[in-house]
Amino acid sequence: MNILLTGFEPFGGEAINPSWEVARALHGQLIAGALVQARCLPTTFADAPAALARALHELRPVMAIALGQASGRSEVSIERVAVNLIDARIADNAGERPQDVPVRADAPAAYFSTLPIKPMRDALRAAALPAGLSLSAGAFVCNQLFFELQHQLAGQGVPSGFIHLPALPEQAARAQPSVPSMGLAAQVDAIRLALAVALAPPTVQPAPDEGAPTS
Ligand code: PCA
Repeated sequence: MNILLTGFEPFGGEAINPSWEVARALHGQLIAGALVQARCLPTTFADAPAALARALHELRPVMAIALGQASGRSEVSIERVAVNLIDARIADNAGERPQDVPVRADAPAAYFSTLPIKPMRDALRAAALPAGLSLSAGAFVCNQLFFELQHQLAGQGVPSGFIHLPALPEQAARAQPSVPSMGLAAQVDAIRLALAVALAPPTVQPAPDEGAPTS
């Protein structure tokens, strides 16, 4: 049983990307009986979807989670929805900056995450790891990849979704003005826990009087 965990190569002039640092730190670990298989994706609109397709084909994962960096966010940010829109604010790593085009012309306007996003957020918070839900993965390569992930796995019963990560402290220290950051060890702990909860969500115990007639 494989879990596909993707990260992205550095982009936007950075030398490091927390998403790949976290993914590769978890590569080879067993989580709830499944093996984490990390893959680094190119931060290019042209090549990321095919690289994802190859990884899904090769690994046939039981779950797939993609990670990306979102400088400026202060918490582990569990994305709810991927939109069928590309509107790049900066150039990707191939120098491309597509604007106002769909990810796929023949696909729905949006896909929701199929991960148990609230149990994941709650577990992270309970473990003293700052986490929240996000309603936008942006309109750059991360949103495109998230949309592709949901599209390529649609109807297959494989839970999948996207998590954005804050900058690492060394990135925040160089940014002018500075941005919030989270250390690599905490980010790795957060994603390990998120994977465990996503694979085996805690069962909610019904309250004793739940379902009792109201009259
Ligand atoms: N973050 C970018 C693309 C790659 C990454 O790590 C984004 O949020 O779109």
